[in-house]
Amino acid sequence: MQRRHLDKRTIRLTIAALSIVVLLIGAAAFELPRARQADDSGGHAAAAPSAVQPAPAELARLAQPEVAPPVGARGPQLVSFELEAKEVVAAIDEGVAYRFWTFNGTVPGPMLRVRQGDTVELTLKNALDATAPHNIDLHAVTGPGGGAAATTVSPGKQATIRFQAMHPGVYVYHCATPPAPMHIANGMYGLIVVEPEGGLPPVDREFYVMQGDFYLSGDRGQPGLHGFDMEQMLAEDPDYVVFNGAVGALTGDRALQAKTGETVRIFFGVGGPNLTSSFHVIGEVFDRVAPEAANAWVEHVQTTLVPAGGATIVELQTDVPGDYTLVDHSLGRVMKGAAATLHVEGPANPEVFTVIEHGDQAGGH
Ligand SMILES: [Cu+2]
Repeated sequence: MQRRHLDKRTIRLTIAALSIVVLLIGAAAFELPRARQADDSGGHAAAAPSAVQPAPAELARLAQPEVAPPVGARGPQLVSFELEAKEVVAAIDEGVAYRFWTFNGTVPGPMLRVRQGDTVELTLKNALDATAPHNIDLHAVTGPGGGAAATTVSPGKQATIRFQAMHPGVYVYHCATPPAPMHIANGMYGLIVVEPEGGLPPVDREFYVMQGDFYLSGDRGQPGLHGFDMEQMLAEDPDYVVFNGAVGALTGDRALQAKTGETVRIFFGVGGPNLTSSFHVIGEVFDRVAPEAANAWVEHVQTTLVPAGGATIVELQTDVPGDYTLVDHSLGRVMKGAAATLHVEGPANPEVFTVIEHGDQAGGH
């Protein structure tokens, strides 16, 4: 009995000590943005919710990142990449400008693609005209901070790390410079694909799509150049939830293109910083999904959950021509921009789908 009491007391003391440690760590984490705000009080005041500057006369969209070519069946080797952190003013919506913080000028940043067992040498440069230090944390790295501490660089400087890509999968990389969620909310994320030995099976089309949530000063849709809104980010109340950096980045003329009968693979990641995605393609079923891009496939999936800071591989065969909309099936977010189009061309396939009598109105999704 005595022993049991002692044990209980020890447990209680341990729990109390652990609670204090957790509280201290928690306090430090919450202190970060506040300290940053205090440092940047001038800048923060300028980016108050009412502050929207005139948009630049020529407001372009960000360029779209390429899908890196498949690795194939080669053996492990040394692969080098160079990324540059750079700030770019571009359209996040029609007439709405935002100062993105990017890797190589795109959101998401470049797709890095290697093979399991490769040694990756990565150089991060920070552009001379950048307004903040930046770094990179790759979730494929096994090492302190995923490389972040070693790669924190001031404007005009650079750093290089080497790491072994030990685990196959698809991994998010992002800037982790404090306050990390601000750097991510400004667009600093991308994917590194680590193919297994022998490579991923060949498919007809591959696409690279990442979801992100954006927090702007002023109102959604208000014309002008918007700043970042820290309070909204902390409240997880984004103005925009978009695929590839802007409303309509992958719709209309910019839609993803495929033909009927093709196998389509989408590398889909979530930069966040805050929201998870219920990733779904309207009018399709994923033939197979590697949830969280893990080393296991499941078949016939309607909607797959992708965490913030996570990624997935989905594959589908296109059977019927038409437009298919990629969404976050938390559908309120579609009204904030979370939609892309997969445009499929080819002959009709009435065995799979046909219209007997059309409704009297256009509509539905
Ligand atoms: Cu950064």
